[in-house]
Amino acid sequence: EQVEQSYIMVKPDGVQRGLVGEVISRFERKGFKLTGLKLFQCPKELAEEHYKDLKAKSFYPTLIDYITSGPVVCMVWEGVGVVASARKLIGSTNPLQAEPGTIRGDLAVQTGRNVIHGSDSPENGKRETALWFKEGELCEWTPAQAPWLME
Ligand code: YYY
Ligand code: MG
Repeated sequence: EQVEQSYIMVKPDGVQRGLVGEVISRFERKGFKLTGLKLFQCPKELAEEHYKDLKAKSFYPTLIDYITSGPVVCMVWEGVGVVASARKLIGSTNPLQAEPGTIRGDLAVQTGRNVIHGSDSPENGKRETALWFKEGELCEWTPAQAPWLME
């Protein structure tokens, strides 16, 4: 099985609401490996590049305003199957439809304030990691718990 990277981001509402620790904690407890982490004020051009596939959507301008409205917490989590698993931990795009137990299901009520981003494919995991992080900002390391997580 292939080790993947997922670009995970606590959006400005999550930062303003003090949910950064809660979100990081869920990924840590699951057992994925953190390889990148920073608090960051996203410039408009980067937000537009990140969400370029949604450019034609009616909500695109408000989405860009929202993502650039305050600091975000950018993360890269690594592991086998991390991309799909992170999407499950995050829950549906509309928090009212997200299952209880998921981040959006437990912590949010509206699509336009849904706390967190997660890459939707391994390819986008790589693309978004390269977009948000410079090479020297990522850390390759072996967590002490590694042999206790996977045989
Ligand atoms: O990947 P995910 O974040 O679950 O949803 P996307 O369809 O990629 O949309 C990205 C982002 O856009 C979503 O998290 C909120 C916003 N958005 C919106 O404001 N209104 C919609 N109807 C759909 C998405
Ligand atoms: Mg998406």
